[in-house]
Amino acid sequence: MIDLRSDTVTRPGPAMRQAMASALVGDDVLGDDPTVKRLEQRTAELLGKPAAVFVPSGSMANQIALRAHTEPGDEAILEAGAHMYFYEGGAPAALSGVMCRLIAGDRGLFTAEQVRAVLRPANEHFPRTKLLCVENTHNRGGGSVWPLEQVAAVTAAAREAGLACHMDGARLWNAAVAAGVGEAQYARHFDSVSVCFSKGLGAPVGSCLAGTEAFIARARRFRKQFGGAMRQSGILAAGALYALDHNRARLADDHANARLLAEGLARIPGFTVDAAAVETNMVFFRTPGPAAQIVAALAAAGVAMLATGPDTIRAVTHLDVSRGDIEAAVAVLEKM
Ligand code: TLP
Repeated sequence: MIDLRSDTVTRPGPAMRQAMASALVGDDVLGDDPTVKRLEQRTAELLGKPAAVFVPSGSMANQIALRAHTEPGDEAILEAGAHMYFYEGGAPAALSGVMCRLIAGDRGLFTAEQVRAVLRPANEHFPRTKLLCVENTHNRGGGSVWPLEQVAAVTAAAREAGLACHMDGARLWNAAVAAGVGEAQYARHFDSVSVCFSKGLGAPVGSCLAGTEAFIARARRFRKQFGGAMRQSGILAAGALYALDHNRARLADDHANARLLAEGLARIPGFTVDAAAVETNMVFFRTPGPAAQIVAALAAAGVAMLATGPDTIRAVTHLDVSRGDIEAAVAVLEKM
């Protein structure tokens, strides 16, 4: 099976497994796991933040951040397709009692004017707007990359109104490679940043949330409350450290493969794709018939993708698919 459903499907190879098997561990809830500490420090450094906390998933990193920036009844501003709003099981309402105010973005990106348009004056009628969230790369936006200037503009608009800013950087690694800028250059515009090791970087489990010492101390409290404080999690952190050391630069290969897939799709009558809009490792394309049926037929032919709408399919490239796999997938699509 050529599995293009997500970059979450990667499995740890022998060298990563070896690093995990030989990791020094301790009880991280008691502050004793040296490998988790090393990962938290390394991630904080990479993001230019004073502190970071290791958590089981990207969803937990985001929802802990949302909880730590707000109190029940507050409001957060998010893009309408943001993972935190669209794909995290209603967690803002369920776990934080937070209202979501949505901005309709263009490929997941929005402008400072759009932020200003949804801000409201302090008044007892309104929820207190506390947080602006930015997703980079933007998943449902097509793996789109935020230009640094646009990040600076939207976060400045939020700060004028006293809001905090959070970046869902599950795929910040991809954005940094595609934009040719360091992760910290993006991160410096935000009070908190979540990053994932289990997507393009290929680790089996784990994410970090980074921010100030005080913010991360508060986040640790919510990690405990949400059930995400783990014990000998150095085994997982070792996989993440291995991924940071070995799998970041190679993300450029995934981006080239995604472009190759999009260009192949663009040549096939019936499918609609904007190949020029493919900036990172995701390809979204339109189908001439029901996407679910086409996905089922593709799977029967050995190519797995995800239907993301009635006539939309998503394919994601990652370190377990080669250029040859992409050529084979295009051949299957052509035949179909
Ligand atoms: N995204 C998954 C699905 O949930 C859609 C995928 O296959 O792409 N932020 C972003 C931008 C994400 O894309 C994801 C996962 C998460 C957060 C959540 O990460 P996990 O799955 O670790 O909770």
